[in-house]
Amino acid sequence: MIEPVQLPPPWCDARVTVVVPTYNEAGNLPVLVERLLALPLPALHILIADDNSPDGTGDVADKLATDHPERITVVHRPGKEGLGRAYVDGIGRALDAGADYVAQMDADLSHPPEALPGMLGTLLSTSAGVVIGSRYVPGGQLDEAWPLYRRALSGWANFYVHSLLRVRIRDLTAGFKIWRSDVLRDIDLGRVQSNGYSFQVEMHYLATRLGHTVLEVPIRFADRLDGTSKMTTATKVESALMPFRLRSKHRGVGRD
Ligand SMILES: Nc1nc2c(ncn2[C@@H]2O[C@H](COP(=O)(O)OP(=O)(O)O)[C@@H](O)[C@H]2O)c(=O)[nH]1
Ligand SMILES: [Mg+2]
Repeated sequence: MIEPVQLPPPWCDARVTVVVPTYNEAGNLPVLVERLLALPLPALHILIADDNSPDGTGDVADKLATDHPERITVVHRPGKEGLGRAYVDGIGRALDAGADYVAQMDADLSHPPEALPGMLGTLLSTSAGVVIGSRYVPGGQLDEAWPLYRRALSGWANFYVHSLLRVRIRDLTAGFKIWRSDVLRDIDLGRVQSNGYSFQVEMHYLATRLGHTVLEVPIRFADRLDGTSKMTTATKVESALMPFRLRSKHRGVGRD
C-alpha cells in the first residue's frame, strides 16, 4: 500500500470532497471509506452518489454516514442512469456545498486512496487545474490480475480517443483525479453530454479545450476488490460514438 503523503498546513486542511458513484458496491464501500477517512486530510468529505443499487449499497452508505455525519453525504438517485449522470449530480452538489477541490474515484478500490494527498499536493503546488492518477505515465501500473481483454480494451480506447480528439493526456479514460473547483465551474457540468463512462474523456476534452493544465501522476490501478464490473455493451457503444459527438457539440468551446 502507498504510504500517505503528509501535507503541511494549510494544505492538509483543504476542503476536498471525494465524489464516489456507486452501483452494487456494498462489499467495497466500507473498505474505501475507512481508507479515505484514515488519510491525513481532516477536512476531506465523501459524497456517495448511489443509483438505488439492488444490493443495498444505499443502506450501507447511510450507515456509514450515520457513523460519520460530518464527513459523509449520501445522494440517493432513483435508478441506474449511468456513471456520467451520477458524477454530474454529485460534483454539482459538492460545488454547491462549497468544496475547494473535488476528487473523483471508483468505489471498487481500483484507485488507491493513499495516492490522494500526493495528487492534492501536486494540484496545490503547480498551475494544474486537474491532476490525474494515471496508469500510462512512467511509473504507472496495471494490476496483473486485471483481465487481458480489459487491458486491451483500455489501451485501445486510449489510442482511439487520442486519434480522434488529439488530447495530450496519456490516460484519457482515467477515473481517478482531483480538480480545482473553479475549473469545474468553468467547464460547466450543464454542457456535459455523456451518460456513461465517456464522461471521463469528455471532462478531459473540455478542460484542455478551455486551456486548463492537466497533469498526470503515476498510480497503480488494482483489480476491483469485490463484485463485478458495471461496464456494459451500451456503455462501450456510447464511448465509441462519443468522440464524434464531442467534436461537434464542443466545437465552440475554447480556442481552435
Ligand atoms: N451511480 C452509479 N455508479 C456507477 C454506474 N455505473 C458504474 N458505476 C460506478 O462507477 C465506478 C466504476 O465502475 P466499474 O464497474 O468499476 O467500471 P470498470 O472499472 O471500468 O470495470 C464504480 O464505483 C461503479 O459502482 C451507474 O450507472 N451509476
Ligand atoms: Mg472498476
